[in-house]
Amino acid sequence: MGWDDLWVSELSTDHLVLSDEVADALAEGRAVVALESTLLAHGLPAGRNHEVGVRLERVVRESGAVPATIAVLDGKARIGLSEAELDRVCAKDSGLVKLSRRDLGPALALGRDGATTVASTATLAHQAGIGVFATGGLGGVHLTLPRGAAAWDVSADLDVLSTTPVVVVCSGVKSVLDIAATVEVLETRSVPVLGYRTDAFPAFYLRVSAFPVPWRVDNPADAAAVIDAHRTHVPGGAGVLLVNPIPVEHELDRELHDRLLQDGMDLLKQRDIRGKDVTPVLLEHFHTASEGASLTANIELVADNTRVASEVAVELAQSRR
Ligand code: PSU
Ligand code: MN
Repeated sequence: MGWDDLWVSELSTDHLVLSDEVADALAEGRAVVALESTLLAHGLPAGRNHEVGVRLERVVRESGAVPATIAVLDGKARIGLSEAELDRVCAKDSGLVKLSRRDLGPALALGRDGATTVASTATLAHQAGIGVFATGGLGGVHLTLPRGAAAWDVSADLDVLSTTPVVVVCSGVKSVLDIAATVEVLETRSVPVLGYRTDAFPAFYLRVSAFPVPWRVDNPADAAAVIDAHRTHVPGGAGVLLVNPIPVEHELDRELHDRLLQDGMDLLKQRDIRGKDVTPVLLEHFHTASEGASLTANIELVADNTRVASEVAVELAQSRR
Protein backbone atom coordinates (compact mmCIF):
# COMPACT_ATOMS: atom_id res chain seq x y z
CA MET A 1 0.00 0.00 0.00
CA GLY A 2 1.42 3.39 -1.04
CA TRP A 3 1.19 6.70 0.72
CA ASP A 4 -1.84 7.69 -1.26
CA ASP A 5 -3.72 4.56 -0.25
CA LEU A 6 -2.85 5.14 3.36
CA TRP A 7 -4.10 8.71 3.15
CA VAL A 8 -7.30 7.64 1.48
CA SER A 9 -7.97 4.88 3.96
CA GLU A 10 -7.41 7.28 6.82
CA LEU A 11 -9.76 9.85 5.42
CA SER A 12 -12.46 7.74 3.87
CA THR A 13 -14.63 5.91 6.35
CA ASP A 14 -17.85 3.95 6.04
CA HIS A 15 -19.73 7.21 5.87
CA LEU A 16 -17.26 9.67 4.36
CA VAL A 17 -16.13 8.88 0.81
CA LEU A 18 -13.57 11.02 -0.99
CA SER A 19 -13.26 10.79 -4.76
CA ASP A 20 -9.82 9.62 -5.88
CA GLU A 21 -9.09 13.00 -7.42
CA VAL A 22 -9.88 14.88 -4.21
CA ALA A 23 -8.02 12.40 -2.03
CA ASP A 24 -4.92 12.65 -4.24
CA ALA A 25 -5.00 16.46 -4.27
CA LEU A 26 -5.29 16.60 -0.47
CA ALA A 27 -2.51 14.06 -0.01
CA GLU A 28 -0.24 16.17 -2.21
CA GLY A 29 -1.18 19.44 -0.49
CA ARG A 30 -2.78 20.86 -3.63
CA ALA A 31 -5.60 23.38 -3.52
CA VAL A 32 -9.11 21.91 -3.15
CA VAL A 33 -12.36 23.91 -3.14
CA ALA A 34 -15.59 22.53 -1.69
CA LEU A 35 -18.91 23.27 -3.43
CA GLU A 36 -22.35 22.72 -1.94
CA SER A 37 -25.27 20.79 -3.40
CA THR A 38 -28.28 22.57 -1.85
CA LEU A 39 -27.80 25.48 -4.21
CA LEU A 40 -27.99 22.97 -7.08
CA ALA A 41 -30.85 20.78 -5.82
CA HIS A 42 -32.99 23.39 -4.05
CA GLY A 43 -31.73 26.82 -5.10
CA LEU A 44 -31.76 26.47 -8.90
CA PRO A 45 -34.42 25.00 -11.17
CA ALA A 46 -33.89 21.48 -12.51
CA GLY A 47 -32.84 21.89 -16.10
CA ARG A 48 -30.39 24.69 -15.24
CA ASN A 49 -28.73 23.26 -12.16
CA HIS A 50 -26.68 20.59 -13.90
CA GLU A 51 -24.92 22.99 -16.27
CA VAL A 52 -24.15 25.21 -13.27
CA GLY A 53 -22.67 22.29 -11.32
CA VAL A 54 -20.43 21.44 -14.27
CA ARG A 55 -19.48 25.08 -14.82
CA LEU A 56 -18.49 25.63 -11.19
CA GLU A 57 -16.19 22.61 -11.30
CA ARG A 58 -14.63 23.94 -14.50
CA VAL A 59 -14.05 27.36 -12.92
CA VAL A 60 -12.20 25.69 -10.03
CA ARG A 61 -10.00 23.70 -12.40
CA GLU A 62 -9.24 26.75 -14.56
CA SER A 63 -7.94 28.49 -11.45
CA GLY A 64 -5.60 25.60 -10.69
CA ALA A 65 -7.54 23.90 -7.91
CA VAL A 66 -9.54 20.68 -7.59
CA PRO A 67 -13.33 20.86 -7.07
CA ALA A 68 -15.07 18.81 -4.39
CA THR A 69 -18.83 19.01 -4.77
CA ILE A 70 -20.40 17.58 -1.63
CA ALA A 71 -23.68 15.69 -1.17
CA VAL A 72 -25.04 12.71 0.76
CA LEU A 73 -25.98 9.76 -1.44
CA ASP A 74 -27.12 6.35 -0.18
CA GLY A 75 -26.24 7.40 3.34
CA LYS A 76 -22.63 8.27 2.47
CA ALA A 77 -21.15 11.77 2.51
CA ARG A 78 -19.55 12.10 -0.92
CA ILE A 79 -16.64 14.52 -1.18
CA GLY A 80 -16.19 15.00 -4.92
CA LEU A 81 -18.94 13.64 -7.16
CA SER A 82 -18.70 11.45 -10.24
CA GLU A 83 -20.70 12.48 -13.32
CA ALA A 84 -23.43 10.01 -12.43
CA GLU A 85 -23.59 11.34 -8.87
CA LEU A 86 -23.90 14.94 -10.07
CA ASP A 87 -26.72 13.77 -12.37
CA ARG A 88 -28.52 12.33 -9.35
CA VAL A 89 -28.19 15.54 -7.36
CA CYS A 90 -29.55 17.63 -10.25
CA ALA A 91 -32.32 15.30 -11.44
CA LYS A 92 -35.80 16.80 -11.64
CA ASP A 93 -37.37 14.32 -9.27
CA SER A 94 -34.27 13.59 -7.24
CA GLY A 95 -36.23 13.82 -4.00
CA LEU A 96 -33.08 14.97 -2.25
CA VAL A 97 -33.74 16.27 1.25
CA LYS A 98 -32.19 19.59 2.28
CA LEU A 99 -29.66 18.59 4.92
CA SER A 100 -28.35 21.01 7.48
CA ARG A 101 -25.69 19.92 9.95
CA ARG A 102 -28.27 18.53 12.37
CA ASP A 103 -29.62 16.27 9.63
CA LEU A 104 -26.34 14.55 8.78
CA GLY A 105 -26.54 11.85 11.47
CA PRO A 106 -30.07 10.77 10.51
CA ALA A 107 -29.32 10.82 6.75
CA LEU A 108 -26.14 8.75 7.18
CA ALA A 109 -27.70 6.23 9.54
CA LEU A 110 -30.88 5.79 7.52
CA GLY A 111 -29.13 5.57 4.16
CA ARG A 112 -30.79 8.63 2.64
CA ASP A 113 -29.95 11.00 -0.21
CA GLY A 114 -29.62 14.69 0.57
CA ALA A 115 -28.21 17.99 -0.59
CA THR A 116 -25.91 19.81 1.81
CA THR A 117 -26.31 23.46 2.87
CA VAL A 118 -23.49 25.78 3.86
CA ALA A 119 -23.66 24.43 7.43
CA SER A 120 -23.40 20.76 6.48
CA THR A 121 -21.04 21.26 3.53
CA ALA A 122 -18.60 23.18 5.74
CA THR A 123 -18.85 20.44 8.37
CA LEU A 124 -18.06 17.67 5.88
CA ALA A 125 -15.39 19.69 4.05
CA HIS A 126 -13.55 20.25 7.32
CA GLN A 127 -13.81 16.59 8.19
CA ALA A 128 -12.26 15.72 4.85
CA GLY A 129 -9.43 18.23 5.33
CA ILE A 130 -10.70 20.88 2.90
CA GLY A 131 -10.36 24.47 4.11
CA VAL A 132 -12.00 26.59 1.39
CA PHE A 133 -15.60 26.52 0.24
CA ALA A 134 -17.49 28.60 -2.34
CA THR A 135 -21.22 29.26 -2.43
CA GLY A 136 -23.81 31.89 -3.38
CA GLY A 137 -25.28 33.27 -0.21
CA LEU A 138 -24.82 32.41 3.44
CA GLY A 139 -27.93 31.65 5.47
CA GLY A 140 -28.61 34.24 8.16
CA VAL A 141 -31.19 35.81 10.41
CA HIS A 142 -34.57 35.94 8.68
CA LEU A 143 -36.65 39.07 8.73
CA THR A 144 -39.24 38.84 11.43
CA LEU A 145 -42.75 38.64 10.07
CA PRO A 146 -45.77 39.26 12.24
CA ARG A 147 -46.92 35.87 13.53
CA GLY A 148 -46.39 32.66 11.62
CA ALA A 149 -43.88 32.53 8.79
CA ALA A 150 -40.26 33.01 9.72
CA ALA A 151 -41.23 34.51 13.06
CA TRP A 152 -37.89 33.47 14.51
CA ASP A 153 -35.50 31.82 12.10
CA VAL A 154 -31.72 31.93 12.33
CA SER A 155 -29.75 29.75 9.91
CA ALA A 156 -27.43 27.12 11.34
CA ASP A 157 -24.88 28.44 8.84
CA LEU A 158 -23.95 31.16 11.34
CA ASP A 159 -23.27 28.87 14.29
CA VAL A 160 -21.42 26.36 12.15
CA LEU A 161 -19.15 29.06 10.79
CA SER A 162 -18.28 30.06 14.35
CA THR A 163 -17.09 26.54 15.19
CA THR A 164 -15.76 25.18 11.91
CA PRO A 165 -12.40 26.39 10.55
CA VAL A 166 -13.41 26.70 6.90
CA VAL A 167 -13.25 29.77 4.67
CA VAL A 168 -16.64 30.45 3.09
CA VAL A 169 -16.65 32.68 0.00
CA CYS A 170 -20.10 34.12 -0.76
CA SER A 171 -21.90 37.27 -1.89
CA GLY A 172 -23.11 38.10 1.60
CA VAL A 173 -26.68 37.19 2.44
CA LYS A 174 -29.84 37.64 0.46
CA SER A 175 -31.86 40.76 1.17
CA VAL A 176 -34.71 38.44 2.13
CA LEU A 177 -32.77 38.21 5.37
CA ASP A 178 -32.21 40.75 8.11
CA ILE A 179 -28.72 41.80 7.06
CA ALA A 180 -28.08 44.02 10.09
CA ALA A 181 -28.95 41.21 12.51
CA THR A 182 -26.90 38.70 10.51
CA VAL A 183 -23.84 40.95 10.61
CA GLU A 184 -24.31 41.37 14.39
CA VAL A 185 -24.49 37.62 14.95
CA LEU A 186 -21.27 37.13 12.97
CA GLU A 187 -19.60 39.66 15.27
CA THR A 188 -20.96 38.01 18.43
CA ARG A 189 -19.73 34.63 17.22
CA SER A 190 -16.26 36.05 16.44
CA VAL A 191 -16.31 35.19 12.75
CA PRO A 192 -13.89 37.40 10.80
CA VAL A 193 -15.68 39.04 7.85
CA LEU A 194 -13.48 40.18 4.97
CA GLY A 195 -14.82 42.29 2.13
CA TYR A 196 -13.23 41.25 -1.15
CA ARG A 197 -12.57 44.53 -2.95
CA THR A 198 -15.50 46.08 -1.10
CA ASP A 199 -16.14 48.19 2.00
CA ALA A 200 -19.81 47.17 2.22
CA PHE A 201 -21.36 43.88 3.17
CA PRO A 202 -22.91 42.65 -0.12
CA ALA A 203 -26.61 41.88 -0.45
CA PHE A 204 -26.44 38.96 -2.90
CA TYR A 205 -28.38 40.38 -5.91
CA LEU A 206 -27.07 43.84 -5.07
CA ARG A 207 -23.43 44.77 -4.63
CA VAL A 208 -23.86 46.75 -1.46
CA SER A 209 -26.04 46.76 1.64
CA ALA A 210 -26.25 49.59 4.13
CA PHE A 211 -23.72 47.83 6.37
CA PRO A 212 -19.94 48.08 6.27
CA VAL A 213 -17.52 45.16 6.53
CA PRO A 214 -14.97 45.35 9.34
CA TRP A 215 -12.03 44.43 7.07
CA ARG A 216 -11.22 44.64 3.40
CA VAL A 217 -8.73 42.73 1.27
CA ASP A 218 -7.99 43.45 -2.38
CA ASN A 219 -6.24 40.35 -3.66
CA PRO A 220 -5.98 36.59 -3.03
CA ALA A 221 -2.56 36.90 -1.37
CA ASP A 222 -3.84 39.29 1.30
CA ALA A 223 -6.93 37.15 1.84
CA ALA A 224 -4.72 34.08 2.30
CA ALA A 225 -2.41 35.94 4.71
CA VAL A 226 -5.35 37.00 6.89
CA ILE A 227 -6.82 33.50 6.87
CA ASP A 228 -3.48 32.01 7.77
CA ALA A 229 -2.97 34.44 10.66
CA HIS A 230 -6.49 33.81 11.96
CA ARG A 231 -6.00 30.05 11.88
CA THR A 232 -2.51 30.08 13.31
CA HIS A 233 -2.69 32.78 15.96
CA VAL A 234 -6.31 33.07 17.07
CA PRO A 235 -7.48 30.28 19.37
CA GLY A 236 -10.87 28.72 18.72
CA GLY A 237 -12.20 27.09 15.62
CA ALA A 238 -14.03 29.90 13.86
CA GLY A 239 -14.10 29.94 10.09
CA VAL A 240 -13.68 33.04 7.96
CA LEU A 241 -16.29 34.73 5.79
CA LEU A 242 -14.93 36.27 2.60
CA VAL A 243 -17.65 38.33 0.93
CA ASN A 244 -17.43 39.06 -2.79
CA PRO A 245 -20.07 41.31 -4.40
CA ILE A 246 -21.92 40.15 -7.51
CA PRO A 247 -20.05 41.26 -10.70
CA VAL A 248 -21.34 44.74 -11.54
CA GLU A 249 -22.71 43.77 -14.96
CA HIS A 250 -24.99 41.17 -13.36
CA GLU A 251 -26.36 43.22 -10.49
CA LEU A 252 -30.19 43.29 -10.36
CA ASP A 253 -32.04 46.52 -10.95
CA ARG A 254 -32.79 47.91 -7.49
CA GLU A 255 -36.44 48.69 -8.19
CA LEU A 256 -37.10 45.23 -9.58
CA HIS A 257 -35.29 43.79 -6.59
CA ASP A 258 -37.36 45.72 -4.05
CA ARG A 259 -40.59 44.70 -5.75
CA LEU A 260 -39.60 41.02 -5.82
CA LEU A 261 -38.70 41.18 -2.16
CA GLN A 262 -41.97 42.78 -1.11
CA ASP A 263 -44.04 40.26 -3.08
CA GLY A 264 -41.90 37.40 -1.79
CA MET A 265 -42.51 38.36 1.82
CA ASP A 266 -46.26 38.60 1.16
CA LEU A 267 -46.17 35.15 -0.44
CA LEU A 268 -44.50 33.64 2.65
CA LYS A 269 -47.17 35.10 4.85
CA GLN A 270 -50.04 33.99 2.61
CA ARG A 271 -48.80 30.43 2.28
CA ASP A 272 -47.49 30.26 5.85
CA ILE A 273 -44.10 28.97 4.72
CA ARG A 274 -41.73 28.14 7.55
CA GLY A 275 -38.34 26.74 8.47
CA LYS A 276 -36.14 25.24 5.82
CA ASP A 277 -38.71 25.84 3.06
CA VAL A 278 -38.40 29.62 3.35
CA THR A 279 -35.18 30.01 1.31
CA PRO A 280 -36.16 27.70 -1.62
CA VAL A 281 -39.68 29.20 -1.88
CA LEU A 282 -38.32 32.74 -1.95
CA LEU A 283 -35.65 31.85 -4.51
CA GLU A 284 -38.24 30.25 -6.76
CA HIS A 285 -40.46 33.29 -6.47
CA PHE A 286 -37.57 35.57 -7.42
CA HIS A 287 -36.62 33.43 -10.42
CA THR A 288 -40.19 33.18 -11.77
CA ALA A 289 -41.31 36.74 -11.07
CA SER A 290 -38.14 38.27 -12.57
CA GLU A 291 -38.44 36.03 -15.65
CA GLY A 292 -35.01 34.60 -15.07
CA ALA A 293 -33.12 37.84 -14.32
CA SER A 294 -32.48 36.81 -10.73
CA LEU A 295 -31.50 33.34 -11.91
CA THR A 296 -28.77 34.73 -14.16
CA ALA A 297 -27.60 36.96 -11.31
CA ASN A 298 -27.53 34.01 -8.93
CA ILE A 299 -25.54 31.82 -11.32
CA GLU A 300 -23.02 34.53 -12.18
CA LEU A 301 -22.33 35.43 -8.57
CA VAL A 302 -21.75 31.82 -7.58
CA ALA A 303 -19.35 31.40 -10.50
CA ASP A 304 -17.42 34.50 -9.47
CA ASN A 305 -17.27 33.39 -5.84
CA THR A 306 -15.97 30.04 -7.02
CA ARG A 307 -13.18 31.74 -8.97
CA VAL A 308 -12.19 33.89 -5.97
CA ALA A 309 -12.29 30.89 -3.61
CA SER A 310 -10.06 28.92 -5.97
CA GLU A 311 -7.52 31.73 -6.25
CA VAL A 312 -7.39 32.01 -2.46
CA ALA A 313 -7.09 28.22 -2.08
CA VAL A 314 -4.16 28.21 -4.51
CA GLU A 315 -2.45 30.98 -2.48
CA LEU A 316 -3.00 29.09 0.76
CA ALA A 317 -1.60 25.88 -0.74
CA GLN A 318 1.48 27.72 -2.02
CA SER A 319 2.15 29.43 1.29
CA ARG A 320 2.23 26.04 3.03
CA ARG A 321 4.90 24.63 0.77
N1 PSU B 1 -28.06 30.86 -1.19
C1 PSU B 1 -28.42 30.62 -2.49
N2 PSU B 1 -29.01 29.47 -2.80
C2 PSU B 1 -29.22 28.53 -1.86
C3 PSU B 1 -28.80 28.76 -0.52
C4 PSU B 1 -28.24 29.94 -0.23
O1 PSU B 1 -28.21 31.45 -3.34
O2 PSU B 1 -29.77 27.49 -2.21
C5 PSU B 1 -28.95 27.68 0.50
C6 PSU B 1 -27.57 27.39 1.10
O3 PSU B 1 -27.36 26.01 1.06
C7 PSU B 1 -27.68 27.87 2.53
C8 PSU B 1 -29.14 27.60 2.80
O4 PSU B 1 -26.83 27.20 3.41
O5 PSU B 1 -29.77 28.03 1.59
C9 PSU B 1 -29.67 28.32 4.01
O6 PSU B 1 -30.90 27.78 4.33
P1 PSU B 1 -31.57 28.09 5.75
O7 PSU B 1 -31.85 29.56 5.68
O8 PSU B 1 -32.82 27.25 5.80
O9 PSU B 1 -30.55 27.74 6.80
MN1 MN C 1 -33.93 28.48 8.86
